[in-house]
Amino acid sequence: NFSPGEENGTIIKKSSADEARALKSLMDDVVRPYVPEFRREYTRDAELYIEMADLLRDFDNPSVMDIKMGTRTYLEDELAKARVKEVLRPDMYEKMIAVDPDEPTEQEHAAKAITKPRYMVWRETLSSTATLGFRIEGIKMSKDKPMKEEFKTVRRREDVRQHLKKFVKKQEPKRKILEQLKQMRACIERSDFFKQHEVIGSSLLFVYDSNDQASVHIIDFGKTIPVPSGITLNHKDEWKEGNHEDGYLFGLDNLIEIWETL
Ligand code: 4IP
Ligand code: ADP
Ligand code: MN
Repeated sequence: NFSPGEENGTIIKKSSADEARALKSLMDDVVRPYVPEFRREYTRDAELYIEMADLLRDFDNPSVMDIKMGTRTYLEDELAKARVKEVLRPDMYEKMIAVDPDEPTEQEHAAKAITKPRYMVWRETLSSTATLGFRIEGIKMSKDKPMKEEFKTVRRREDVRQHLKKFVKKQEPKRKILEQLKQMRACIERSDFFKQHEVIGSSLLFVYDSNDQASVHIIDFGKTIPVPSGITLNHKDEWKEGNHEDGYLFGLDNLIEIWETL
């Protein structure tokens, strides 16, 4: 889905109208410093591409971590659609039994397929998403090849903490990241964009290197969509279908709390 951009220090992502709209509108919001800079968009073979700043460009052989934010990882919209017409997903059944062959019901085993909301909710409760409002999706340490370690079942607060601790051991990048997380939280609390958008499946991208450079940015707006008019989100209230809350700030608060104990 990614390729190097035309300009130096940019990347191109095969994207969607929702993501392009979100990223562009974030360029006029207070959280802009924490979002990769939007450069341009274009369509080729009926696919939309966006070019944005490469968040790794200023780093020397960086270590990178992707943390998926929020207590919910599918859109209210997807739930509504699933109710109108149930779509059974054999691929999601396969991904489920690869982790836990006993999880599917008898009926699901017979169909060898499950619905997307079923799969997504299971992933949320298997990981720390449901309880902490964020989960580790992936870590790539500078010296390693693309990581193989599986984070799908990392759920307990203490286990999450141990993985974060292993990701960054040095004091200086750890301190810089904490500082940025706190400033980011303050910006999100004031953000008009966040008040008006359900932010689902978005990640924080953590980057640092041996020169003690460090940064955190908000990425992946493929499932970030405006809420219906009249609704304002605080990203902290519990989700009840129809309120569109996503638990984003609930998760960020937990992440900061844990980061402070590293
Ligand atoms: C994936 O599950 C991720 O949740 C994807 O989100 C999601 O894409 C996929 O849904 C789902 O199968 P695993 O991580 O367990 O493999 P992301 O791309 O943010 O990682 P969506 O389209 O919901 O963003 P499908 O429907 O694309 O398969
Ligand atoms: P997808 O929608 O396919 O899940 P993401 O936007 O989440 O794609 O990006 C996937 C991965 O690509 C991230 O975990 C990160 O490592 C990398 N990535 C995404 N955006 C950037 C960026 N602007 N600069 C550098 N790396 C990025
Ligand atoms: Mn993603």
